[in-house]
Amino acid sequence: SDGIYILPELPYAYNALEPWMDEPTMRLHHDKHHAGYVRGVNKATEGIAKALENEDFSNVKHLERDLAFHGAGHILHTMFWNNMSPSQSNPSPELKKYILRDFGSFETFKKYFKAASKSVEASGWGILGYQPHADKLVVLQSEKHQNLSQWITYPILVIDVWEHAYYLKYQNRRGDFIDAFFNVIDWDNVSLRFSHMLSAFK
Ligand code: MN3
Repeated sequence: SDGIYILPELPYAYNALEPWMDEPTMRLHHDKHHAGYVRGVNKATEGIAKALENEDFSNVKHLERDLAFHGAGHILHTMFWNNMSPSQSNPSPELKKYILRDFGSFETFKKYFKAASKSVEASGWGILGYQPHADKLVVLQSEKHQNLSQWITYPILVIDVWEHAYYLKYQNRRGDFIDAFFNVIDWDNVSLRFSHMLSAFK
């Protein structure tokens, strides 16, 4: 499809993961469902470009929702396909070390990951993640991936817009608080985070 996000080919044949992942499901999941997310995130991205051009943000809530929903879907599915392979392999010594340290044993990790993934309410994802703040592996449930926005997008600039962040000074004027924030952003810090993430993920 046209746009900056592109549906990746599966890294193996549609039937390569048989019998565990059946070919009809893989075809439907990749060619229809994942393709739908790619179309959606491109459409939202175009909508945002248009809004920027016209400086018209009246539809921003809808655009942001679509950007998060379809963007997260695209990114997670891309990772999901690449997280699977027809050939057997093992965690690297480094990853193994973290799994043993953070979950006790590989078997316990498996039980935990399965239980967490199984009990995600309705649609969602089970996720093993690296938590750099604690240098630790964590297992997470994502009930609605749009609520978690675009996974693997590492934040480089954040603003807390819960009322507790501004109410004493700005009362209900959140916009004034956000204006004020732009006077105190440490762009050196933001730029440093950005360059770290570029070198980490490129
Ligand atoms: Mn899916």
